Amino acid sequence: MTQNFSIDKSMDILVPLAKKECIETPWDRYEKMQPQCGFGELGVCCRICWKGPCRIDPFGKGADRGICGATAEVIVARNLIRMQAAGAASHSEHGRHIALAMEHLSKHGLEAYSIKDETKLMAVASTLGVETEGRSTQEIAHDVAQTSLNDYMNQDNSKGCSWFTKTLPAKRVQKLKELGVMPHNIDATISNIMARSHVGCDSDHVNLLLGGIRGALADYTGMVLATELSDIMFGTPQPVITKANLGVLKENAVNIALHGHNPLLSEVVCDMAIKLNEEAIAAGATEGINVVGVCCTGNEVMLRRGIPLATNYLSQDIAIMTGAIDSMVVDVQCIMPSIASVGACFHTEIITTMPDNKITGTRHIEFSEEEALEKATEIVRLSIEAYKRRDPERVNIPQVKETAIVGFSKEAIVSALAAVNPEEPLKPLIDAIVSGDIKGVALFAGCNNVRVKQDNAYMTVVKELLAQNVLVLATGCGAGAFAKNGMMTQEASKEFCGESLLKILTLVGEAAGLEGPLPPVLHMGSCVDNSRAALVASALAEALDVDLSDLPIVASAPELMSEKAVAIGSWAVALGFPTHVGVMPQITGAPGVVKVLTEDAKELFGGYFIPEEAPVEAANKLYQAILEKRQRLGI
Ligand code: CUV
Repeated sequence: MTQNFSIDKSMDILVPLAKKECIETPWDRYEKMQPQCGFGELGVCCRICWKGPCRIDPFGKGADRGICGATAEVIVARNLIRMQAAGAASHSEHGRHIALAMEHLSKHGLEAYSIKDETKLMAVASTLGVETEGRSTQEIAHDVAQTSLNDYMNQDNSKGCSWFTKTLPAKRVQKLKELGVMPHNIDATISNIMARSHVGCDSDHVNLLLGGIRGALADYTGMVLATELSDIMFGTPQPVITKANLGVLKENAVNIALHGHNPLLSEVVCDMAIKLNEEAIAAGATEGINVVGVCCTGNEVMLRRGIPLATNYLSQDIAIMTGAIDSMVVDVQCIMPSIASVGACFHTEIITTMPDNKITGTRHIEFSEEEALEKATEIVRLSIEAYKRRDPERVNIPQVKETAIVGFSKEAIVSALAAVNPEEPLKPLIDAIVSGDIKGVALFAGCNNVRVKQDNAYMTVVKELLAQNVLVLATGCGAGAFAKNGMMTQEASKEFCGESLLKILTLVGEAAGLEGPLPPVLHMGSCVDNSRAALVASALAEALDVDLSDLPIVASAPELMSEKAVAIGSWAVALGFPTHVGVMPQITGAPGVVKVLTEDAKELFGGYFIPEEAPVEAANKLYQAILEKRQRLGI
């Protein structure tokens, strides 16, 4: 029955169970939502003032303007750029949180945290131009945090954000500056979008969309600093072998599911779970504490600690139906409020931790960096208490799990390549791209969406591209989909890669000490870790002395849904990458907006959106985009 909704095999077991127990799934709620509002789908509904709501008649028979006179183009553009602003705000709040913690750590110390990766600190300091000679780790970390925070404070708009200008190739920065879309201050850029889209302000759709692109580039800025500072504090991911899907839950363990995004919380809970393992055993859990991940927190702890991934976005509440999750601990973003009601049907403790992300009907334990150890201890002990209340009769763990080799940060990729060519690590990759052994690179990012069969679009598009010898990187719930569905194993490389891609993956894999190829999909991390892919691309562009838009690199978000994903897709376009979206964006009521994003953007940025709901067709279009880039490069 679930085969219409999801290809995740554990859903075949849990969704019927939910039906039997009358527990609603996202797919039930989706069904109740039908028919969805056609005006909303086209993006032509305007609710930004109280003269409205206004809506434009797409058939040209009724209203062709809002009460204020705004056209469909203006309404759609305003709605879209507000989504980009919300996405940028989310990633950038995450980044700010980490930068503030690092500043605090460097000034006064924080019991639960340290600088785990000094090499990375030095590398970041040199990128940002922070003096390191004769200075202590603390002093350097302090200035790195300050420079990052300054990206939220600078008022001189001729000066771009440091993390923006110093991590992207000079050619691209110059181009984006000339187009007037270089962010000078993350907060100001987001605020500018809200202001210019207020009623009676910017009423030119092209100008609005450029403002949105600047917001998306602010999103990149907040994201890259979040990722790089996290690596400094928690370690830079290196390849690690783990498992994915709900079969990672253990019947005889206290299962703690970490869900959300920010490693500041999850890292400390992981530390405390190790410390308190004996208490769990004493409570009768013979296998101790089993920490598992959900969504992007899942990706964060998976890459840094090898903690198994339980599931991705769309099945987060259904995971509770296993009856084996003793606590679900959440912080920010992509947390379905429905986990509260499903949790209430079981013994599961749903624990919110952030002052501005609470869910009615759940327990709130307010987390702070200063009290991180105490709070994490409280969370772990509550999970052990919950375990004691678990009803063994209701435990239903699908025996579905796949091996996943994950942890491909930029540093990990470069060091694997360095095993082939220590002098010029990027050369083997560049040579393979030039020779056509690797046709191009595709970055898969984004969420799950009920409008698409769960994980299916990811799997279909990726198989097509792998067969065409395209190197694949993945982040977010897309990476979760690949991990759950067996695309991060060495066997999968042999099964799905074209011959020349397999040859390169094997060359690098064996040089790096694996017996056999790297997995076909390289897991780079969570959504904020999309910046890792941008850094790899920037390094390639600089090595070749070309602009980012010249490279045969594409991006794909086959199952996206969040505003964050809209922001990520938009900066991918601005950096020059043809970017596929597998869900029809809510912009089609404005042909002018569609034209700017799918056609004119190509002239301006080199990147453009490719909306395509059919996965095989999408893969064809992405492959054609790669071939076109190759042709222009003359390779
Ligand atoms: Ni941040 S944004 S559903 S958890 S990838 Fe997953 Fe990733 Fe989309 Fe959210």
